[in-house]
Order: sequence, then C-alpha cells, then structure tokens
Amino acid sequence: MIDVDAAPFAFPLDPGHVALVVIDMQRDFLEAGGFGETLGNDLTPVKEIVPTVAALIALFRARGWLIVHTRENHAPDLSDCPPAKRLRGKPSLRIGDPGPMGRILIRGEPGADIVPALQPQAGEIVLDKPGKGMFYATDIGETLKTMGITQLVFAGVTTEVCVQTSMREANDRGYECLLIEDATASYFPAFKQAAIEMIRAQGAIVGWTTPLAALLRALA
Ligand code: TIU
Repeated sequence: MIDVDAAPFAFPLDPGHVALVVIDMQRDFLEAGGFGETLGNDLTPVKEIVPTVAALIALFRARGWLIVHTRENHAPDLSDCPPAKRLRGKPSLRIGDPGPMGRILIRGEPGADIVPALQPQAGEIVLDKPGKGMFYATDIGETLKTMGITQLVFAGVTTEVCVQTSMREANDRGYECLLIEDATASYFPAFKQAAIEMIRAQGAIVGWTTPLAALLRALA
C-alpha cells in the first residue's frame, strides 16, 4: 500500500488493484455546439481541466495501470434514452437532434467522441453508458471484478452529475474511490466544491479527494 495524502485522511493506494476512470471527457460536454452548451452552460471550467486529466492519464500509462474512459451516449434509434431524459428542460438541441458535431450524444457521432487531447490508447477500456452512472446498464462491474480491481481513481466531467453518480455507484459496490480534485470540473464551480465536500464528509462516506500533485508526490 502507498499512502496518498488526501482528505479526510490518507488514501491507501493498492498498486496491483487500482484503475483510473475518466468520466465523459467528450466533445459534446467540452466543445461549442455540444450537449453541454445546448443546456445553456459556460464551457470555460470544463475545458480548463484537460491538461491535468492528460497528466493523470500519463501517470497511469507510465505505471501500466488500467484506464477506463467513459462516454455518455445513446443508440442512434434512441432505444436506450428514456423520453424523460430526452424531453427534460428546454435545451436548444435535444439528445438525437442534428448539431454542428453530428447528432447530440449519439454513439459514433463526432460530438460523442472523447476530445482529441485525451484520446484512449490500445489496451484501455472505452465504456459507452446511457446513464449518468458508469455501472447503470453496462458490464463494467463484471469486467473490473475479473481484472481484480478494488480501487477507482476518478477524473472527468461533470463533478456533481456523472462523476458523483459513478462514484456513489462504485462506493455501494465496495470500491474505494479517490477523486482527483483538479482533474474534475463542473459548469458550476460552486457545485464542484460542494460535491467534493459531500464526497469526503463523514469520514469519506463516498470516498477520498486529493489534488493531482499529492498523487504524483506519493508515487514519485
Ligand atoms: N457527463 C455528465 O456529467 N453529463 C451531464 O449531463 N452533465 C451535466 O452537468 N449536464
């Protein structure tokens, strides 16, 4: 075990059983004309974390540790998109509508792909998920179990939506979860801060949080 300085107390990282999960760093959430912007959001905070997420990915690659990249998306016929999700709110474009990067959040369209700076490499898992959480309607639980993974380090967007949902799902399934604070972002900085605090409150009720620098120090 390697102790990583974290809140609310040190995270006991187990090198043989840890994986990185990069949540939904897709063009549809980071680039103009995508789902995030159609919901009325300012993209600045989510774009800012790309270099930090890239450094975190490089760290796991250098160690040869498993990396999972998730993508929130739907089948072209929308059979895995509940009407309640598609019809929610008043976005300028809905899921499945044609936009400047293809159909919004549809599997295989340019907008649903991961941003160029964070493209997955061979041997890494790319997980398409129809929900906010990475375990809902996917086979990742079986895959991680087969690989002996017991700890998940989280990064990606958005902190309080898909990242927090995935961390809560993972926590309930018995994984120890560490969120890298500067490798996650929300369209709402106050929501990011609140999510970080609620994850690590009550003695790490959902998991631990720490900046990338602390993980780098622990692994130096
Ligand atoms: N990936 C993810 O968080 N999906 C969202 O829809 N997030 C929002 O904050 N809208």
